Amino acid sequence: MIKPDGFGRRLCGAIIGRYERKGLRLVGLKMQVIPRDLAERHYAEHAGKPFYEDLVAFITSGPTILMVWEGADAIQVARKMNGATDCQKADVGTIRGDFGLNTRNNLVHASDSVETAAREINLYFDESDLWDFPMPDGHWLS
Ligand code: 3AN
Repeated sequence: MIKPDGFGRRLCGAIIGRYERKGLRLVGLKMQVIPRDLAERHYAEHAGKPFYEDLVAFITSGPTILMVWEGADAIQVARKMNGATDCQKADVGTIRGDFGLNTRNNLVHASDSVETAAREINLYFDESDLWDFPMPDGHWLS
């Protein structure tokens, strides 16, 4: 997910381009202002934490770009590319390390396990939104 700060700072193209150039395959994409009830389901594990209310307010504050990417070890690869949660601690060369300055407005979200990915994809996408399209360069990237 590209969060509202990534959208508002006109970084969608730059961020999508990084995942694409890495060799991941885009399976689904949509733009949505996330309603509060969906945001609460998305961040259920953080309910009750001190930053929870601000987190839900932020994620519902503007358009997000929701994406499904596939590829070899896509979850670990995407999270490495995103960088550490705190943009100031994230390595230079990562999305957060290159484009952000704090923890809440950290530009992107990526699922942290196969189980989480299945749950989060199900929150935002129907089966018919996802495209299993074979890529002609796939043999270079498996
Ligand atoms: P990540 O997105 O790096 O996997 P999580 O899942 O631990 O991080 O946290 C979800 C989101 O909650 C983060 N992306 C960040 O926006 C917010 N968050 C996490 N920890 C803090 C914190 N200590 N203060 C403010 N916001 C936080």
